[in-house]
Parts: sequence; structure tokens; C-alpha cells
Amino acid sequence: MKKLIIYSISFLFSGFLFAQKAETTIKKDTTKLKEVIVLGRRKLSNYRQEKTLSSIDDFLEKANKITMVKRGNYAWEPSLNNMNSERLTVTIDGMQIFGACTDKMDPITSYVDVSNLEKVHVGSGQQGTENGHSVGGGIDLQLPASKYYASGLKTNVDLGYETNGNYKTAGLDLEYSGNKFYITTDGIYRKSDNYNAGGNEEILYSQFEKYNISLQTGFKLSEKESLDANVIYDRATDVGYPALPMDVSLAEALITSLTYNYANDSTLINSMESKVYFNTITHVMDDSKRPDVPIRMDMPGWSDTFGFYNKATIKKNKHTLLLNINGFYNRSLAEMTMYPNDPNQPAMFMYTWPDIRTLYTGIYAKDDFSLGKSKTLSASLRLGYHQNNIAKDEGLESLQIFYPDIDDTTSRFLTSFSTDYVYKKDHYDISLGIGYGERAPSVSEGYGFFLFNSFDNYDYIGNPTLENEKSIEANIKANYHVNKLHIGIESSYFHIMDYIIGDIDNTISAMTIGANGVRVYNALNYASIFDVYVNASYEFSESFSANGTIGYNYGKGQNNKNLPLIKPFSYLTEVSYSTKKFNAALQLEGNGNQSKYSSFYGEDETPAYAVMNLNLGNVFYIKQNKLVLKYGIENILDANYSTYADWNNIPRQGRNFYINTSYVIF
Ligand SMILES: [Cu+2]
Repeated sequence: MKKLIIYSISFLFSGFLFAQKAETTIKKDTTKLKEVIVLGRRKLSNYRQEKTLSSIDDFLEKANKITMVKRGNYAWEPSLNNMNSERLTVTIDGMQIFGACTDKMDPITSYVDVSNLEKVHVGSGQQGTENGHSVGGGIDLQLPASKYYASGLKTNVDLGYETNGNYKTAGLDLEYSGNKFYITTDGIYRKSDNYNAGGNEEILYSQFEKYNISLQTGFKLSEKESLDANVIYDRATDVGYPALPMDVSLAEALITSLTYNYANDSTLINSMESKVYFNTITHVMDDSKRPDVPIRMDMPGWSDTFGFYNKATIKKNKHTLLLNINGFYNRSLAEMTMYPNDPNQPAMFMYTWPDIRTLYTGIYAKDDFSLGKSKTLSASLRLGYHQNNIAKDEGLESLQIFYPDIDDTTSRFLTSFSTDYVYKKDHYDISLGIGYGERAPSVSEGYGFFLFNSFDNYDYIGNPTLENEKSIEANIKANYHVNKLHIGIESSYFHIMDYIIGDIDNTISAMTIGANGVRVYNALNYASIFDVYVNASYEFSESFSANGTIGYNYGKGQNNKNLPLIKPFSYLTEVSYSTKKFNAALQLEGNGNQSKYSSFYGEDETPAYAVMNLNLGNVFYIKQNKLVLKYGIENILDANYSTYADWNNIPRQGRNFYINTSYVIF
């Protein structure tokens, strides 16, 4: 391993120094390996974007390798390469932010809305380590770029309605852009009642209500320097989780940042970006609306994060070097109070996350080295120092019941490394990559105390003695286009060592009434995950085209048991018609039978399903203003179904008619 690091460092820097003598400058697309989802809300052009007012979750679900794990109609959990939360780095514009729920009710993606963001960068596996260490990949939700357009005032009004769940959305944006100053502010409000699954089956506790407001402003300090400030406030209340035994009465986030930018084409350092940030999350679980629970519980959680990054790009000859030094300090605290039905019994209190402080600091370097017109070799490296501290003595003492030898502090060193080769010709391109990565256990995996998991019906206890999880990865991506036909393939293989997962411990009894028992986080020697997606598209004419994607995924542990939440065979086909002012698309989307389910981890066999959707869109120009209209029918045949990614087989939405309108006033 050490050798690998030394070689990679020498590769990054030696090539860079040697090449300073060469004279050609090559501009190329170095982000090829990243998937970018553009959240252009008021455009008609992106036909896969059905609704202008889709949630971030809806947008993410359209990406090839991403699936959303659903516990209800709100706050879905992204899964990339069949790996979720703890194996991914999800950041907001490079900022670390961590949910405050011990039951994963609040993935980071639930604290932002489309109005806050411009695009989403998805980096698969070790290509997603720019902002942190991960095994499965990184998702960076990016804020809008500075807007010094001198275009004056612009206003957008958005309204949406969906019949299923009586779902209403309203949004308003104001943007003022000058030469040296800009300010944008927006607000969005969403409210849905319970939705109906196919056959008019009402899904109780699937309602939600949320609003989100944000403000971004910036001014130029000089021609080359500018300062940006961004504040996002997001508040969800009365969120039901039909797949879980509890709901959420409040999920609140305040996300703030201040960024300094420098850009200069004529110096060695092309650009620099320095950000300091702070975010705070409050999450309050609630069971007061559930008619019969064995015991009433209060379960609030908090997560605060301070952090910074310093990023520079250096272009010299055939090299494009990106450096990123970052660090954060997070505090995660969660409590549980149980009130027995017998009022003479005392309430029971414990820390489910005993005030865990995480300190991380690391450096990332990536070099793209052009080997000629059509070939690029890239290498990236991330090194980091990671420390966990248990700040509550009661928490340390509780964990010492199971781990008598542990200390309040654990430190670890993390390494990630990857290299890719990209070959690009007129009719085809191919990229091959390998990588090695490590991640630290999450707060729940390391320090969780009797966290009930309704999926397998076990209480989980964290393990502070876990090793780093390590992954060796290989990936390939290839595209072929000829005339109007396009074929692409994308595949990854992960060999994961010390794969963290819960292990049944019969010596401990469960805290939750009715639970099957206790699982303690432990590690399998290894696990393997494989995925492959093939897509093809054909343009019959300028306005008429068809496309299709099929996917296959596989995941097994060393004990030869299937891993949980591995996507079965999946497909999506679409025919679309689009002109400048109108578009229409008919979709068929489905999964095969989930034959390789994991009964050991609480899964059962989810049957195959298929749903059909119809999406239509128009754009109208009224004087210099623009009106975008999107409307259609989802789940046309009103199928009653659930997928492998639906927690406890909670059925998805039945037939839904929707309309979204966006009006842009210049
Ligand atoms: Cu929660």
C-alpha cells in the first residue's frame, strides 16, 4: 500500500514537472467520468425531466446507477452502485453535512430543493472522492455559479399540482444581476396528503409538508476576485413514514457558507476557491399519530458541522491538476426517552448517538495528463486523518458494557487512490479505471446504541473497534455512435474487504419491544458487488427518437449470502417526440423478479413489475416572457407494486395526473 501511495505521488508530480517544457495547450473534457444531472427547471429540452418541479429525489432517480430507497413519499435515500449513505459521500457544493436521524429518515438530499441547486455531480466509486472518502462514490449537490450577467431583474413563478395525494407545489424566485453584484432569493413550498397505491389503496402516514428558502449573493472585489455568500433554510413538518413505526414532526436545516473565488487564465494557478461553512440540523421523531405503539418514545437528534475547503486548479501544458485541502468538525447527538404505558414506571432515557465528535482533515489531488489528441491518463489521490471522540461519559460507559477496553477517542488514517485511462475517437470512446479506497465507519456503525431497524426487525449496536472498510474497484465505460445509433455500456466491480454489516448476537437482549434480537456491527472478510448497464438510443428523425437501458446487479458476501438492497434486473424504454415548442414521451419502466434477495437481512422476494408513464410539455412566449407547461400521467395502468428498494414493501404511487407550470418574467 505504501508503495502504491509513493508511486502515485511521484506520478502526479513528476509528470507535471517534466511537462513544463512542452508547449501545446490542450483543452479537454476532464469530467467525462462523472455523470452530471442538470437541474434546469424552466427548460423544455431535457425530455427525461418530466416535471419542472420534481424534487431532488426524482432527479437523482433518473441517473443510471442511482436508486432511491423509499421509506415513504419524502426524503428518499440515494443508493449508488448498490451502496447507500454510509458508503457514499453526499455533499452540498463540497460542504460536508450529516443527517441527524439514527433511522436514516433524513438523507442530506432531503435538506435541499431544486431551487437551491444548479446541478448534481455523480462520481462512481473512487471517482467520487474529491470531497471525502467513500467506497460507493460521491454525490455533490452544486449551488448555482455567480451571476454577473448585468441582466437586471428576473422573476420566476412556479406552480404544480398532482392528483395523487392532492400534492401542491408553489415557488417564487427573484434574481437581480448586475456587473459587480448579484442577489438571488427563492422560496418553495410543498404539501402532500396521503398518496394512493394502485387500486385506490390509501397509504396511511405518507403525507408531508415542507418549505425551503435560500439566498445567494456575491460581489466582485476585482476583475479576478469575488466573494459569494449562501444561506439555505429548509423545514419539513408532519412527515409520515409509512414503512417505519415512527413519523417526523420536524426536520430542519440551516446551511450557510462564504466563498472566495479567484480566476486568472494567464497564471499558473488558473483558479482558486476557498470556502468556510457551517450547517446545523434538528430532527424530531414522533409517534403521537400512531394509534397503537407498545411504548411511546421521544427521539430527537442533532447534527452540527463546521468546515472549510481550499481548492486550486493548475493548468500547465498537458496537465490539469486539481488540489483540494479540506476539513470538518461534526457533532452528532441523538437521544431516546421511552414512556411506559404504566404511569408508575419511570421513563427510560439513553443516548442513541452519545455526542460523537468527528474531526477530519485531508488532501485530494487529481491530475489529468493528456497523452495526445485522443488519450488521457488521470490519477487521483486522497489522504486523510479521521478522529472520533465520544463526548458524553454516559455514552462511553454504556458502550464499555460491550467493549470494556475502548477509549473515548479513535483515530484512523484513510487512503483513496484511482487511475483511469480514457481513449476518445470520433465514433467511439472507452475508459478503463481501477481504484482503491477506504472509509471510516459511520456514527451509527461505530457508536449507535440500540438503534431499531424495522427492515430486519433487530436492534443494532455500534462497534467502536471496527477496522476501516476497504475496496478494490475496476470499472469500464464505453460508447459507440454511428449515424443515428448510440450504444453505451458502463460497468463496475467492487471487492470490498472488512465489509461492515450487522451480525446477530444472541447474548444481548433487544430494547425494542417485539424486536427479533440484537445485531452488532461487525465486518465480513469480504463482499463483492457488480453492476452493468447497457443503453442504446436511435434517432428516427430530427424530432422522433427512442432509447432504452437495461441493468444487472449482483452482490454477495464471503459467507455466500446475498447482500441486502441489491437491484434486480431492471429496464427502461422510452419513445419521445420533441420540437422547439412541444415534447411528448412515453415510458415503460420495470424490474425483474428479485430472486437473489437476502432473507438473512430481512428481505423477501419482490415480484417483477412494470409501469407506464406519459409526459407532455409545451413552451409559450408571451411578449418577452416565457411559460413552460409540463403535464402527464404517471403509472397509467394504476399498477399496485413495490420495488426491492421500498422499505418493508411499502407500495408505490398508483395512477397520478400532474401539471407543472413555470412562468419567467424578464
Ligand atoms: Cu428519524
